[in-house]
Amino acid sequence: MFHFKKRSLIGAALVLSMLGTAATAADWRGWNIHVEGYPNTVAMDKFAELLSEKTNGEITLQMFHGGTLGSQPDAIEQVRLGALEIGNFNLGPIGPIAAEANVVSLPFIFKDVPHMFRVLNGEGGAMIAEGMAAKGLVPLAWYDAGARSFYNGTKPINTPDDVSGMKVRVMNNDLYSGMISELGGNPSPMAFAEVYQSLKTGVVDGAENNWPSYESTGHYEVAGYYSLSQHLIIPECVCINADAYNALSDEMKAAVKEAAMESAALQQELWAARESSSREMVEKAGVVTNVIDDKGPFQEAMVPVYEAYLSANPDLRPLVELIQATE
Ligand code: GTR
Repeated sequence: MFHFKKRSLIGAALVLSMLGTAATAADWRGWNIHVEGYPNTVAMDKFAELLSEKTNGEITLQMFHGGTLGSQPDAIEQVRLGALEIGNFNLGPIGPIAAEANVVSLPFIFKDVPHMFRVLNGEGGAMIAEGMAAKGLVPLAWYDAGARSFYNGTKPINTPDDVSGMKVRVMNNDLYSGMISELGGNPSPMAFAEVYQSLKTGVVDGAENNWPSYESTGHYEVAGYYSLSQHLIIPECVCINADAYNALSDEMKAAVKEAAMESAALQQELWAARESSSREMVEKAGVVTNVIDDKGPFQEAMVPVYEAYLSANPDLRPLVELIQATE
């Protein structure tokens, strides 16, 4: 009898401890827009693997690639609301939500990718991260997305005049629409998944993106002139829903952050290789690339875009100046 009682007590304790585990364990879901084999896809899978390793299985993450859970603006909302916990987001479509993050969408604000990372790893990055966290998105680590350049199906672009009259797809962000308008073109904000068909059927004449996305989406097949304007250098984040993150113990937070940072190191390494291999691949397929000798006229045309941003966010002038003053 005594034995039986003792056993049932042990049994109850076991059940309780299992319940305890169930209450703290988390099964997260994550969004990514890219296809298999893309640097971000590989790195987000690595993040999921590291996450369960570093949290001893307390946190698991199921990644949904290829944008299967919706468009990027929708997924950003889902992570903000907690319907999803994790997303690999481009800061472009985050800009309309968090003004600090929108600073990276000012054309030509970064000199090059290393400059962008110097800013992100300093005070500027902290301000951007804080602005995002206040809107429900905590960036755990930064991914590289290279530089974006214009492409279209009719001619090389060398001057703003060449953009004049062109219908150009942009991501959802008024700064990008302003950018195209200031060059004399017609901006067409559109989801990433719709761009291929729109280029093919002439709904738009051109678009803009980095080498790996230009290649992985097949846009190069339907828009074979790639002009190295490099007008936008936009970072990406491994972002987490703020409530999910804030509910974690310090130890767990550190493990999650570490997993994201390690995945970012892998992403950046894979990115460098993919930028060259994508360029090589599309050029072999017949893409005509041109260097733009003088980017000055493009940069000068962006003055009203900066003015619009600063007049809507006068308190962010120091952030813009900080970035511009960062060596
Ligand atoms: C890619 C980026 C995606 C998405 C896409 C787009 O370079 O990695 O997150 O922003 O561009 O143009 O919509």
